[in-house]
Amino acid sequence: MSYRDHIAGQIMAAHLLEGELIPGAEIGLRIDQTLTQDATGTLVYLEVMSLGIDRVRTKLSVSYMDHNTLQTGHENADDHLFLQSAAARYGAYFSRPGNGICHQVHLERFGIPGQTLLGSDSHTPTAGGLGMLAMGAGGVDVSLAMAGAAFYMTVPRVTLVRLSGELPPWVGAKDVILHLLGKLTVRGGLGKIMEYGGPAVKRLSVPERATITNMGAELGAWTSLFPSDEVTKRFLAVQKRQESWTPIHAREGADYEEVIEIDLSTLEPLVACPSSPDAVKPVQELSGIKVDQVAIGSCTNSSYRDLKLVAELLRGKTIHPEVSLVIAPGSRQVLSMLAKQGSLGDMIDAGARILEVACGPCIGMGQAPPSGGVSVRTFNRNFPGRSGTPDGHVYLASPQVAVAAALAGRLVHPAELGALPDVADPEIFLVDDSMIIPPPAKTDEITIRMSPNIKPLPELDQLPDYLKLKLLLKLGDNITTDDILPGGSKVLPLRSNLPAISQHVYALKAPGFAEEARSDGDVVILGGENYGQGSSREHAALAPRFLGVRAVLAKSFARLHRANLINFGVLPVLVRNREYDQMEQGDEIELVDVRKTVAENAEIIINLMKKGQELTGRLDLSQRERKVLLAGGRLNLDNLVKSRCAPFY
Ligand code: MIC
Ligand code: SF4
Repeated sequence: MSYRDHIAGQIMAAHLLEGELIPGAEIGLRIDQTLTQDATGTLVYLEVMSLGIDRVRTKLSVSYMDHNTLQTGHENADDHLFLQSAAARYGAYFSRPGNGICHQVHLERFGIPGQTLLGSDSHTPTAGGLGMLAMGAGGVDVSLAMAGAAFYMTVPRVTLVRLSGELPPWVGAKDVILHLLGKLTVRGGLGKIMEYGGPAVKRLSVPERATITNMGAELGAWTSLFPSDEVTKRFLAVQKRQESWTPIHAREGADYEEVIEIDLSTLEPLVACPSSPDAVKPVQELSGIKVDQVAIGSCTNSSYRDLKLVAELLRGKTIHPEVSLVIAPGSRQVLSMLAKQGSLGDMIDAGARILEVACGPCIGMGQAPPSGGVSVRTFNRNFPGRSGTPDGHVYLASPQVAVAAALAGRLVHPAELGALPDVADPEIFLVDDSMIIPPPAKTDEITIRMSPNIKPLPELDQLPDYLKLKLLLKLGDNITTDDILPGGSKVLPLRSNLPAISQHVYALKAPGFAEEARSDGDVVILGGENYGQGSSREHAALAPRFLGVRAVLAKSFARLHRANLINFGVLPVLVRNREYDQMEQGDEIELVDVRKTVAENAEIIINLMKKGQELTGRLDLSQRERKVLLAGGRLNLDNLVKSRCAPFY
């Protein structure tokens, strides 16, 4: 079996800088494009500054303003000025607030089949809908890729999801990925790339493919991708980017580790119930649940086709008197086309509240549902508290199901809406890039605007040889980065201010954690399986580190969060059920000979001081990761990195 026969392997082989393409081995990949957004981007650009490069060394880097668009104080506006000046200074494109959600705009305007994309956002795999190898990463990794360094990753196993049959009416791309989530769970994609193939692929448009690859992030997969075919070619042509197209297909007889068959004609409209994207049930089974709010948008389901269908379904009707319907289009292109065609008017007339083109309610930036209320959202995450209402009940569904709920006031099968309108992609998309500022030719005289909200990166000390740690928090499985560090309109504006944001660590799940951690000296957290699932936000590793968290013990880690912990010098230690059961909140833990152990050993002794017990944890780390941990984090190695940062282009 050759790793180079499937699409993922072909792209990796063409970008391989270090290592061998053997599943489980560590490789270094060349990154063609990067994307950042405003909530993670401020740290990324501070990191770029600390690397001392003169100009980005990728083929293309784009800085998007889409998360922090609510301006309840000066912070977000300050951050945008910083990011605009930093993009110009380092030669990146700047997508202004109002231009759209990074993933949607990247798909429309920048993604290129066969290239690699690294983004400081976990839904970067959206561009996999175009046949791009697109991955989310922590900001440090993205800043290093911008500096021309390799991106290090463990070679994933590749699963083929073979699609056959035809989607029945009222069933959409969202139902395909919800079906997979129900089947595989939020851990089903760990260590894998999900590659789509089979006879039904040609019947899915690029935005439909992107809905599926977008939510591959919820499976925990490295990324997801589709072939680049005639459908891709047409999509790029209507975006006036035909020159970006190249075909890319799996080779005949490509051997996959695992094959999952989905006959699309057997699917029905599905819903992910509170509060996990894998708690999936047919909408039919939930029929009758009263709905208070419906939110349509996010990088998952806010393409032209999605919203045109929503407008057609709403035309001439009025939403239920007890439902608040909000719609946030994914990009300015989408909004502008809907406006010019009169579809926006159809939405407004039906009673929809039209929101800014941005992430908005998906990241808790407004539109929190009423207390105890039910919100049906076309988004990708319904983690507890993410909506801004701690006891809100968030259901994830397709735009079809969402509109049906908005009109009926309860969850219903969308077939109750009558005939399904026929929505086709237009012959040509409206292309206007005037809200994307290209980098200037000469960048070295540009001054970066360090506004008052931007606090410098902290100095992190090296890994000590002896650690006495208080176990401050024992948690269950599937802890999310939203649990560790919530989003929302109060916390997001603090993304550039580490001392301030660190006060919100575990604010919802364990109020008081920040104060205790600060007063307790060095601390450790114990988690279950899949610790840190969700976002790429490196603040969820850096802010706890700032409070004194030196190690996290867990049964398993989500890969993005694990990489972020290592990048900031926090030790990720694996424990089995037995050790997990023996440790309690409040235990005092001693780690001795830490430097030598981390440098050389596969195991580390966890000494429970008061109980006089010795447990064993596993250090599943590459040599490179060991070096980073010993240095106290990736940026402490930056001199070493700088010397290796040869420009590729
Ligand atoms: C999210 O969907 O949780 C976010 C907000 O887009 C994050 C990034 C962040 O925390 O800034 C993500 O998915 O990586
Ligand atoms: Fe924005 Fe939501 Fe997509 Fe994250 S998941 S990028 S918050 S729209």
